Amino acid sequence: MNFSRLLLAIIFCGISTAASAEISFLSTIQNRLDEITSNRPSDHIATREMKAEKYSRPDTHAPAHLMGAHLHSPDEQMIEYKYMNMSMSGLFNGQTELTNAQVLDQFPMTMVVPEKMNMEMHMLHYMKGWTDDITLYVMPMWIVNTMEMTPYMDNGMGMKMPMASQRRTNSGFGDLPFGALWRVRSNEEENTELILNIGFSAPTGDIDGTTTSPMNPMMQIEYPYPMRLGAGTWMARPGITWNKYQEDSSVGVQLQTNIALGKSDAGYAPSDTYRLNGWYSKIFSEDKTWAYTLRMESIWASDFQGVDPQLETMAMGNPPMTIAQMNPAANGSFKGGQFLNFGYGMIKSLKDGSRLNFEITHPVHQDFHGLQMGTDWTIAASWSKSY
Ligand SMILES: [Cu+2]
Repeated sequence: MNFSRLLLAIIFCGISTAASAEISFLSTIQNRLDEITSNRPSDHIATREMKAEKYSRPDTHAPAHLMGAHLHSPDEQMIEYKYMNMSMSGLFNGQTELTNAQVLDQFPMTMVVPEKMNMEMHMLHYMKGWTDDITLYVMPMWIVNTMEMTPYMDNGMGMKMPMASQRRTNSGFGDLPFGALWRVRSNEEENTELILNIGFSAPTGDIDGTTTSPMNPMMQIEYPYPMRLGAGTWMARPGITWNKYQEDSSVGVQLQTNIALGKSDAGYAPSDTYRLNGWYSKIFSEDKTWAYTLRMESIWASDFQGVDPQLETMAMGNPPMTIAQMNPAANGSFKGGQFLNFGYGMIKSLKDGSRLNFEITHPVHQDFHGLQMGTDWTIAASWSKSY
């Protein structure tokens, strides 16, 4: 071994010893700081127990219609099946419900009046804690849309006669929401937290499906907008949630958006929506496993941008009319509005760490841009389990 090598080895040893000394010094300092900031060890255990209790509280999950309002710890995952059903009926112009005769009178090109609609969603929600303050989620869904409508025939004397009602169903995978929930602030003393939702949805739902024309059984036409399975474009879904937990109750406020990032290949972008929610949950059973929830929701939905030429510019028949002129559900200028909903729910924590969550909502105010179907009620029911 020559001298320079020996020297190098000595220097290397010196550096590494100094470095390890530095590290142990730092860790000692860190331990001291931990001791000081955590007060007495018994406090630390008490806080941990409080946290464990909080996670089994039924109300750490928001009412069943909402998501993005809770996190999981890094070693925890959650799987949830959620069912949603939205029931619609009647055509509204602004805030007023119209009879079929009024629709035909005020919108004389109308040949098809949609009367009932049902939107069912089967969702699989998977969440995984990544760090203490970041949880990732993905939520594939299967959609079943059903619409009932009455087509009208001109009797040649300027009178429209109703034909037999018809029913159409469109089902398949919907869009794919995914993202990260980031707890940007939490206050252990006041039991509050602020959660950002950095969310998107991928346009996996089909918007080009076709069905038989209610006017002509020989003709295939594209589904009207509300029957389609997706947005047709990438959506940004940023949201923000604030939670506050008390002894046996909690409150939450959430703003959740759904914003089109472009137009679909079909030439349009659906409504951007902004949902502002406030809710109150109360644990009401002795064993603290039952909670009821009360919720109020405001929704603002924008107009569509652009139109689908298949529905709105391609004219057919004699006189030539577009599908949008014949069927208000296919008219892209009849979209958006302001809505106010009330929700009533129940959450139950089960022994195995799973949860049942149910909520029914109904509108107390609906103000549509143009002719649109009104909502009667929606339900959401879910079973979830953290492990
Ligand atoms: Cu979860």
